[in-house]
Amino acid sequence: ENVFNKEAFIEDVKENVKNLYRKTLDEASQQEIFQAVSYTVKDVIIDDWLATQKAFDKQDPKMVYYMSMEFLMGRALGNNMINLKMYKEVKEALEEIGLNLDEIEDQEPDPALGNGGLGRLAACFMESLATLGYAAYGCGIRYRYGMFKQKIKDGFQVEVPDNWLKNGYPFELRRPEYSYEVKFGGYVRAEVTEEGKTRFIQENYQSVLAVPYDMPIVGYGNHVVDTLMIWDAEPMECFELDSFDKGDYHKAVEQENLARNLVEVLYPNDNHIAGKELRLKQQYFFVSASVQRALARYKKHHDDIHKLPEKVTFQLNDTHPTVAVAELMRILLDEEGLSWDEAWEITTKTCAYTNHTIMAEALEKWPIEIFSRLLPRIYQIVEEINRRFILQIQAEFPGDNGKVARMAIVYDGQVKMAHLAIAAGYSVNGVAKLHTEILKNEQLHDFYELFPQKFNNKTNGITQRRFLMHGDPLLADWVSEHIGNDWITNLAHIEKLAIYATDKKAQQEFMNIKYQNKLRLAKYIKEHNGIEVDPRSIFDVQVKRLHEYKRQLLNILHVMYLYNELKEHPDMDFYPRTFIFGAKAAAGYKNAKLTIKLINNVADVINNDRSINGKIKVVFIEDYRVSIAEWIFAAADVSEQISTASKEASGTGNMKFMLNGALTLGTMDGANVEIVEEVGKENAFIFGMSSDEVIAHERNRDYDPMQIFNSDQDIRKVLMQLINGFYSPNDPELFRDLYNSLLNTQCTQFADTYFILKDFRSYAEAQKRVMEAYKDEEGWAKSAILNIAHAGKFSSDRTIQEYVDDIWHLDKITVEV
Ligand code: 26Q
Repeated sequence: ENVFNKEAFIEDVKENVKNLYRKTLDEASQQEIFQAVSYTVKDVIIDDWLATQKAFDKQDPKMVYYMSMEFLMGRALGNNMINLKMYKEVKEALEEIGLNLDEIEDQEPDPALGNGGLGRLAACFMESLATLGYAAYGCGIRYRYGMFKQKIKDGFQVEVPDNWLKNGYPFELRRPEYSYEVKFGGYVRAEVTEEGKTRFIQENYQSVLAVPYDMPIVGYGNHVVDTLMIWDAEPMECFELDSFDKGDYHKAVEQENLARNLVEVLYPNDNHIAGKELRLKQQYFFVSASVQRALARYKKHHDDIHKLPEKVTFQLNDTHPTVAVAELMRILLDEEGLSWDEAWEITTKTCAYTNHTIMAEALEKWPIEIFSRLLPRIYQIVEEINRRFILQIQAEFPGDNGKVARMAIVYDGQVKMAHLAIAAGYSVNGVAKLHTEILKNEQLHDFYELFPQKFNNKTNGITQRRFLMHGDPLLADWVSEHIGNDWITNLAHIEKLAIYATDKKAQQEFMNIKYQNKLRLAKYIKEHNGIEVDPRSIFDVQVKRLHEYKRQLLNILHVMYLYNELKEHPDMDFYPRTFIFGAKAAAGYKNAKLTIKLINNVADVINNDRSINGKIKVVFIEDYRVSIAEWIFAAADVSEQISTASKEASGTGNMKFMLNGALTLGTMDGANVEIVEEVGKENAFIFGMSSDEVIAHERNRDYDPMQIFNSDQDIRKVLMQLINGFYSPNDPELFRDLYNSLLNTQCTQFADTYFILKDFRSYAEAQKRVMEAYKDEEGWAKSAILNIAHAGKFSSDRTIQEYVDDIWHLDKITVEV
């Protein structure tokens, strides 16, 4: 065990400031000090990282390659120090020389190589894999620009590029010795070899060089350091053009441009497809490089390629990396010289698929034209997979042409990625119980009938190291004082907290910690929004990507309603409320952006109305991201999880709030169902239609929001305020599209797709229950503590252990130091 040595650490920091910047500590900027501290921490990590690689080589464990277009890592410095068990010591050491660790951590850019839930899940999974001692590689893209920075100008969202690498990122390591060539375009030539076999050769292609950067994923207190490998694209140095292309200057330039464009930017769409060719290039680029590296590593240690599934598994994070199936087939067929049956046998034991959405607009399909032009050999292989798959469907369901139409991989001029992933994967999982049931019974029912054994559920989870220890240190210490430290690596132990739920002293201590966290956030809001919020008010929070199905519109319409009530009945019973929003909208998503503007305009009117004595405040937090999220969860009283039932596959923010002692106000959707199952519905506020009711209305098309509009005067008043200039006097038409989305007068069938008006009353009633409950401080504290105590299930450690037990079958490794 290495014991922390304060003096040595500080000396190392000074050395790094000197070597990096030719400065002494007192001359260095905070950013320079951040870099120096990070390099010092990296020095510690490096030894464990090396030792982990040695352990891999010696113990030869089966490993998972977690393939994901997104890794929403968040800042690394703080969490690395926590997992190295040196956080408090470093904090003290720095304090002694007059430095503030919070300020230093705040210098780190948020590596935001992801949009939202799916990317953050990948990050939590990597951390849990390392903490549980499994051998894992995360495979992704080193986007030059991550998720855009959001500025709010005059209430509107403005997107600003996120140049996260501009100061250099201290935790990455370039590994040019593991570079691979990735080929695009051209055509396929068939050639008959001397042994009479047909070989397929891609010709006249463009290529790029994939260069990996490794980032350490530090396990908690176990010296295991896994690796996130993210790929950069560089032009091939001395690319070999086909003989008749020699000296083709045009092509050489094209090839350089391809490399330049490829990894330039993360597509900022969440749960929505951008059918852009460049996106498919990005997918094949990182998948091909990752599969090549995985096979090279395997072949270094093993000589029988048939046994690949014993040592390697590829987990596909949604359909985005599904070309991995065909790329693995290609390498096995064309480079290893295996027969189709041998290659298929290996591939279908190596790839597994996770589905994250039932939203139709998020199902990935590629036009054949694009797919086959960009990836000619891959397309041939997909076609052959499809041909054989259709034979299988026909054998299983003779005469049922509907099945073929619904299930084919290539159909209607499109390549359907989910169908490919299910046909080739040995496992198909949803991300919450309800979601998996909906997949089996509705969306993927045909596939479930064909492959029932492939389907399984893996309810999502979050890492308590980041979202409690780092984000909420006061609460983390308080938990440990009461029940010890076991919860850090086994969150099930947090259940021991339940006996304190009715303990008056514990309740007060908890409420006081929550208050401190609310003060911390209130100060941030004052600094960033110029709004004074009362830390004694109820902090009611909805933070997540902006999407119509997540229903931020329902939330703000209810705020408008409450405000009308307060104006009409100034003396009504009311507990002060702070409504906090944070959300980025995809750059091209009109209604989402308009909802942000509405929230900001409502905030302006209400926050400046003296007549309501500050009873309602509305805050829109600019540039919602992982780092500020940690503070927001810590400060929340109420967690808004109000998606239309059946639409939110799981949600993971809901779990972060729960772990921080916020009460859920939500629908029976995604993992909310399991949250309520754990904590009891008396400790949450549940409202709205069930997923069955929603699905029935969708099937019968019998929902008419106009009836509600005509019969409910409060709702009518709120909706009229969208189009009478109440919140936009200078442009009364500004919110017309939102109004139309709810009532669309021409075609009722498509109005209010997400049942906002339908659920409104039930939501308002639930909100009333929230207020009544909060007035009873002891009752509230009890419920909050019970939420924390019953959050054990929602650790990503539990989720990962289930993936290991049911899908991956990995071996644990141990690292000696
Ligand atoms: C696809 C093609 C082109 C461009 C973008 C995309 C794209 C990008 C991101 C499609 C979907 C996403 C992200 C989906 C996502 O975040 N889903 C969420 O996954 C979480 C983790 O499982 C769940 O908790 C959420 O319920 C689910 O919405």
